[in-house]
Amino acid sequence: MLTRRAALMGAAGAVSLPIFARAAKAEEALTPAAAPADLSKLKRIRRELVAPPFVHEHEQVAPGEPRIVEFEMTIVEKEIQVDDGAYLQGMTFNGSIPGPMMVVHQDDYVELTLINPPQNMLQHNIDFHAATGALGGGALTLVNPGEKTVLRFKATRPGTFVYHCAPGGPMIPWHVVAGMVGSIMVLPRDGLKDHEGRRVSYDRVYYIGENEFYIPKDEAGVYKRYGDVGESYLDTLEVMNGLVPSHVVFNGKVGALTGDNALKAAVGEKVLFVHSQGNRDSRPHLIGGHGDLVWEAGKFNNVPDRDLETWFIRGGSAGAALYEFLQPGVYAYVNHNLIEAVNLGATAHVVVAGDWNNDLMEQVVAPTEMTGI
Ligand SMILES: [Cu+2]
Repeated sequence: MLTRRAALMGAAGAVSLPIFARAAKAEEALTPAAAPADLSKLKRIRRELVAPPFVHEHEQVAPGEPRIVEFEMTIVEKEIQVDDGAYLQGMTFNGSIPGPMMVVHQDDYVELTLINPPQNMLQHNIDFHAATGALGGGALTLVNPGEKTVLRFKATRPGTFVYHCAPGGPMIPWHVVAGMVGSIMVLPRDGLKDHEGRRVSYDRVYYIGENEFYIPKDEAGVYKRYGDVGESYLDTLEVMNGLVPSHVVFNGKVGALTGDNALKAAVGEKVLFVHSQGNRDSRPHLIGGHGDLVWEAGKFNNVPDRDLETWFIRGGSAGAALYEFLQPGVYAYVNHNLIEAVNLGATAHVVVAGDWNNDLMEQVVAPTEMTGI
């Protein structure tokens, strides 16, 4: 499919210029004139990324001086079954939707090796909202199939931030709604603080990436399936431009975080939920629970809100909510646009173990038929 690939890559390049001025040669860096940064004294640590909703091993309080934290991600274009009979020609960071969450501390350096394997069809890159300059790194990381690149940036601002692919022009929204969004959490060096500046920690962290998909249907209303990502482009573009998603899901497909895949916790545990949306607003709500401390915009230098029922995630951002579970049971964590939660897929479950507290809630009279009415 060389012609389609060439056409798609040509379209991306034509629209993206001049903001994406590519190097003449892949090995030629685009920042050669700057004085070299001497980071030779910094320790390096390599983190192996894991697929969401899980997060790689990390310390909540930085163990010492700032470090260079190395990550590696491979871009994978692949078909993903989103629901019964609905298949997405997906584009992914490391094979998952959303891409893996990275965790570093403020003033650490993130050093990412980004690989675009030769079997892919398209150019890709990465724009870190946590980074400063060069389109968040997007201008320095555009890789063709068969290329890799290494980007280093200093994580100067604490918070949860999205990263996403942004290869230029109409490729940008398409790659994002095809799945190329993830997040990074930059923790304050001395950890998270509550509204009064007291240190707080979490027992578990879950990363919930919300994505909306625009899967085309045929004349009979049946979802269309495509041979490769390029073949899906024009039909998908038409659905995208109507702004009516076919699916709104957590972690890449309907049911990714329910049933056997439900999140787990226990009474007395504090769970940090990081929620990202790369393209569209959302409003997470934990049915039967709350957000004890919520950094709605995800930025830890701001005082967290308390006791929230629902919080708002701006499209193109990641927020964080800390909650201590007080009752056992199955909690639904939803996008409280309930049409999107129930009919389009944006529901997760948290199964919480522990003992019930009748002081907080008790069924005083079970539903009973009324007589004499
Ligand atoms: Cu991409």
